[in-house]
Amino acid sequence: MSVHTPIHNEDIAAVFDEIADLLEIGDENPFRVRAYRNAALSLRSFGQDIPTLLKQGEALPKLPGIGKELETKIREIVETGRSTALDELHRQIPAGLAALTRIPGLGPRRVHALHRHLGIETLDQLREAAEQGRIRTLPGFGAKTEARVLEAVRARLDTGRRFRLATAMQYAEPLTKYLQQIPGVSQVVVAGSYRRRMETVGDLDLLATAAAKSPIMERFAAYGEVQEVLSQGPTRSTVILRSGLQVDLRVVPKASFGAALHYFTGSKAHSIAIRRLAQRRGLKINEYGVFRGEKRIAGKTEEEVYRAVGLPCIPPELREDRGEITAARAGRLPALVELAHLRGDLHVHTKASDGQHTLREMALAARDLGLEYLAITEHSQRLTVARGLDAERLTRQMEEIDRLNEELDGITLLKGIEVDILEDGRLDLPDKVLGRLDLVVASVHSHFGLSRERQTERVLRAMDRPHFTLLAHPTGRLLEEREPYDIDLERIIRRARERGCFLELNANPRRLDITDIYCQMAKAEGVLVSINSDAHRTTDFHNLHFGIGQARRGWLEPANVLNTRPLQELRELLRRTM
Ligand code: DGT
Ligand code: CA
Ligand code: CA
Ligand code: ZN
Repeated sequence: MSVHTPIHNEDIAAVFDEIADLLEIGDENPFRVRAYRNAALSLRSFGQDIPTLLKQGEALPKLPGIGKELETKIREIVETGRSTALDELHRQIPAGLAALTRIPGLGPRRVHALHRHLGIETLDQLREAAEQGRIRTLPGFGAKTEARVLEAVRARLDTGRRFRLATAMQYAEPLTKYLQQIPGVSQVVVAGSYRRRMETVGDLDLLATAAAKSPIMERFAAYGEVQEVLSQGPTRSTVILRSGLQVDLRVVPKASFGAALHYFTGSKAHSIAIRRLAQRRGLKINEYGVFRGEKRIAGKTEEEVYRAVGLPCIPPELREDRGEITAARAGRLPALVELAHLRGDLHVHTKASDGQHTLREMALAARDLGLEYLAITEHSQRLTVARGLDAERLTRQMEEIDRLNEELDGITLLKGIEVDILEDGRLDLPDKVLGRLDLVVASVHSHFGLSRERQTERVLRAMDRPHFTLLAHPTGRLLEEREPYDIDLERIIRRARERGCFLELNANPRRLDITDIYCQMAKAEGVLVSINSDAHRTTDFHNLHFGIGQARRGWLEPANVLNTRPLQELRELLRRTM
């Protein structure tokens, strides 16, 4: 790494996570481990780019969990691109062990045990031990864990790492800007799964148009964050960034830009289906254009390409060959929901539980974004790590909301709670307390390992409680971190329809839960989806942008989304669940 390589919050957080992992693998003091993890969380969720602030000579903002010692480490990383603490740990801990912690079901503690008792240091050794049934014999492991590990290792051995869309965006946006400033470059677009707004991307597919003499390829290879140039040619280059993200750049002629954009946006399945449609019309379609014989009849824009095969332009988020072509032919493409359609947000935390800003700060930030209503939904008492509210503190917050509603114009605060669904399906606060609220958001934060049957029954039972408005992050997945818990969402969606309650599309880019497929299912069943930020700080309202991407992938139109409703209509819908 050179001093000139740009560093972002994510890079520092990744260093801290790695330090925490290595400390834990080395069986170090749990408090030190936790300090690094908390700091990484803090960095990831902070809305501004800390290296930029430091370079402008500003003080390090006050971040939860970051004291003097960690501040020194942050400054070292920003200034030198390195961390001596991490380098030292790398000398002590075998290299393969850290990689093992990324296997679902294996944390650093388990990796420590595997290393200490079975001498496992690599994926291959792990697979072998699992296949031979040696892992189940270790304390804290069992046959089930062993089977899960084996499955995950096999999957890992044949697929690479994917990046969350929001993370990829942190790299894609500055890179795109950098490329746009190179002489002779006129257009730069990110195609591929990124443009389709998939929740994770395997790599970035950049397309550009540039004058013949433009130094675009040399400059691309010389970009500060490039770690390795895999190939470099006049029209196509591939690099790997320091983060591990691979980037393909293709330079295409202007006359082919639309065709190339269409081809490289994919999905592959969609492109193939379009190509078949073209063939039936006696046309040939590829990344250079649409051809009748030798003659190019379209290619400059995507609209042209679609028109040549008799279709209106299909939004990238729908291009998965899941019925969008039939819909386009029938003139029945959905008019997809947009950010501007959202009138409110129904899942937000403040300082009262584990958020960072006050009620007032959150309200004003939401108003600034043009939202008309905001439901305050703190965690409930059970979630002690998040300082969850009991009945008394909730009552005090409700009074505070009344006062703010009196005072503030242009935004209405709704009284809510994010109540824990207990293991047996009861809710974490008494019905008479919940009944005083405008809405009850309920979620699972414990006992992720229940069987499908028990997990589903648990949630169904919660939905049958007298006050249940909305099921938050319905599968509990954390992208690239934690698998969803096993639950029959089809049954949940059907019950939601019968019960008149709602499902959340949690817009936090680590969650994006429910998936596109379940959005479609909810739409088909007539169950409204609420696109919520789950904001813990004012900058988190930006999450809504990712929620919208996912909703569009799920074919949702404004009418399918609960929080596109004007306040009066929303209140009526909420009241029916209470
Ligand atoms: P990713 O990177 O795994 O998140 O997914 P994509 O969709 O970005 O896939 P990628 O990067 O392999 O390729 C980018 C696009 O290029 C893909 O969406 C469609 C197009 N493409 C790639 N390979 C083929 C192919 O063999 N045939 C066709 N028709 N298109 C392809
Ligand atoms: Ca890609
Ligand atoms: Ca690619
Ligand atoms: Zn929440």
